[in-house]
Amino acid sequence: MIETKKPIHIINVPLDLGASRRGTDAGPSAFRVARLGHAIRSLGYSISSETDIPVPAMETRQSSDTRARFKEEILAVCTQLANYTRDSLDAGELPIVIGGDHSIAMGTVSGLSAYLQEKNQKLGLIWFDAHGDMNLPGSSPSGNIHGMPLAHLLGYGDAELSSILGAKPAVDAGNVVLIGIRDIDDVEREFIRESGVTAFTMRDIDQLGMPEVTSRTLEIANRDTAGFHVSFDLDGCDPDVIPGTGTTVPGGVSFREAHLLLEECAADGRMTSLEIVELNPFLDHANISAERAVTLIQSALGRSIL
Ligand SMILES: [Mn+2]
Repeated sequence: MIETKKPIHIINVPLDLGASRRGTDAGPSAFRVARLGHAIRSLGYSISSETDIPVPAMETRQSSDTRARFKEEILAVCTQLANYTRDSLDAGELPIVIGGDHSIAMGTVSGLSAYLQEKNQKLGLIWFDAHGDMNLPGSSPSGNIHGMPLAHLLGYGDAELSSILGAKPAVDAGNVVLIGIRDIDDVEREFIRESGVTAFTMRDIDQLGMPEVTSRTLEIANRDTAGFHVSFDLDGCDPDVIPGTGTTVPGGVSFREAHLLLEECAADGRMTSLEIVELNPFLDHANISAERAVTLIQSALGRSIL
């Protein structure tokens, strides 16, 4: 259990410019309908504030950059978001960022790291995902930025996206763990291997079991860091668990495995922040994915069965 309960700052980022499939912009609304605020307060936490970051609509924009679609708009949103996560840590809060597509992680993590780097501290990063999110503007098959955030946080790719608030690289590869991956682009594969990040594929989870994967993950994310951020892409879960997301891949993490990972993150006590991304309510069945995601957030905040 987390001993001292930091005030929670909910930061909503209804961004869908990073994906080609529309709908993640409605993510924060679905979480409200699923009563996220109530679920957090029921665990004894206070919510110090809730921020809605304004995001431009795709209909009024045109992106000329086919290598990184809507880069300028995404950079502006991520820079705003980074200021909020930095200030939130400075205020002693635990920020929970609600997406939005996974592009927003460049803002979330850069802000957290900018705060820590000023004190000569480092951030560990747990990246739960079906995909590697390590594409680069030149090599991405789609140009969709939600397939690129981790590469930029490691300091690669576009010069501006990789240095938000001056945090470059935002994280050291030696403190980054990918969990749940099972759909990797060919150009990404070698990059992941050479980058120095640790990746636990679905095969690793099958062979080692989630308890062992979790304990190795926490060891890596905590090594010489001030704590760790959890960037939780709902597509890491099996589509039977989370149907409401745009890039489903069969053979994913089970509901209980996902809960266990997050329960252990809470028990560890060093989680600085959490983000949940890629919920697409238009692909969901009666908001079940949002409701399940709310219970996952509760596990990350220390909810236990007994
Ligand atoms: Mn992702």
